[in-house]
Amino acid sequence: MNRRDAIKATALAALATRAVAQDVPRAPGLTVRMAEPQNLESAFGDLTSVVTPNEQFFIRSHFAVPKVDPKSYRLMVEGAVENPLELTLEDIQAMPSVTMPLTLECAGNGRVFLVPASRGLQWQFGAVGNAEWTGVPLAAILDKAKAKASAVEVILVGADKGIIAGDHPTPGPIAFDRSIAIEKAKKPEVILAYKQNGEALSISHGFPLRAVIGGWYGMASVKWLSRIIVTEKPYDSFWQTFDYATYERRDGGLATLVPITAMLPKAQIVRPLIGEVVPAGKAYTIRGSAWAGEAAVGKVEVSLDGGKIWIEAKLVGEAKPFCWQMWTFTWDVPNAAGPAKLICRCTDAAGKGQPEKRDPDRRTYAINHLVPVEVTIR
Ligand SMILES: Nc1nc2c(c(=O)[nH]1)N[C@H]1C(S)=C(S)[C@@H](COP(=O)(O)O)O[C@H]1N2
Ligand SMILES: [Mo]
Repeated sequence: MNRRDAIKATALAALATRAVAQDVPRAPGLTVRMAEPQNLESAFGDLTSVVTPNEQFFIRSHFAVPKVDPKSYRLMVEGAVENPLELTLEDIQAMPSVTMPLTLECAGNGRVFLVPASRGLQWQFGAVGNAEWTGVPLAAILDKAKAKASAVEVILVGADKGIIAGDHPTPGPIAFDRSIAIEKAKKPEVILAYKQNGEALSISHGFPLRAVIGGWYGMASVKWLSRIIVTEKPYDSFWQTFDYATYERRDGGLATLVPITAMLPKAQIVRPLIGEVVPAGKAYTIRGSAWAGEAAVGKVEVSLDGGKIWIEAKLVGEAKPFCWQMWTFTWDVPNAAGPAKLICRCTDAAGKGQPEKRDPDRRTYAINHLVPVEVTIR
């Protein structure tokens, strides 16, 4: 192949990948944070129901979408198990299914608000979504495989692969993978899903099968799931250490990187948008959503004076763990033109709230400090 042919071949390959990735017509509101691999932010301000429509759901992919043929697809279950499995899609779909609403937030959601600016995708409010996921509990698969009592973690491996460049490039292509503690793996909110909001999973969201780890940040919900490895020691791959880990412990002054797990409590304002013009002297209904990882939302409060006075918002519907809750707040907008600052915060059912300031030990992940929405009254 000469140089020109090589360039042409690369361009064609890129086009082919793109054609695969764009399997679902996307809503016009999605913001492209990266074109390839596909990283699209949902228009959080367009949210009108507790479920995020599939074509509005954010997409976070580290590598090009892998081609998975549903006919030859096999899910391998191996490692510390007495009965290794090789399951077809039909085998999995023949098992008793569950459907549950689970919220997924990317650990980098809100990164654009970090000061000083940091590397990584500059998500605003829209790297979060809520869907009704249908699939089989991971616990049922682990039972079938007879996971050993010595098991400590379950590694979930995606079919996608690539090289992460940068200061410390990975040793060749690596798969996207992530482990979860065996105790979590056996919980009912951990499922292997093949449907999202009643529709077959789309290619971008992990067709034909993905994990959904209810209550945890998105990185654990491995898409295009190809292998499950039960292990007897903690896994420390690239995705557990370089990426998606925070300095959680400072034992005797030593900082230890710990893989991120549960989502921290967070409330976000759906409307008004940052910079929106709000009519003076009228009531405005502030709308938002709030979630608290493995806990249910306890309360949401709003401050109109920069954080001095907090007033409770009205929660809509039932508070459930693993699932966000919508809220509203009636704001009597002053009859005077000028800027206004709206701040919201969530406290979970156990009383855990949001920090006012950013903790740098969290690197560029798990961003839940208070972020004001500045609007203009006119
Ligand atoms: N195989 C695979 N699974 C993956 C990823 C990935 O790049 N590859 N990204 C993870 C991250 S960081 C997030 S936030 C969620 C996003 O899921 P979504 O694209 O369906 O919104 O998928 C997770 N699962
Ligand atoms: Mo993520």
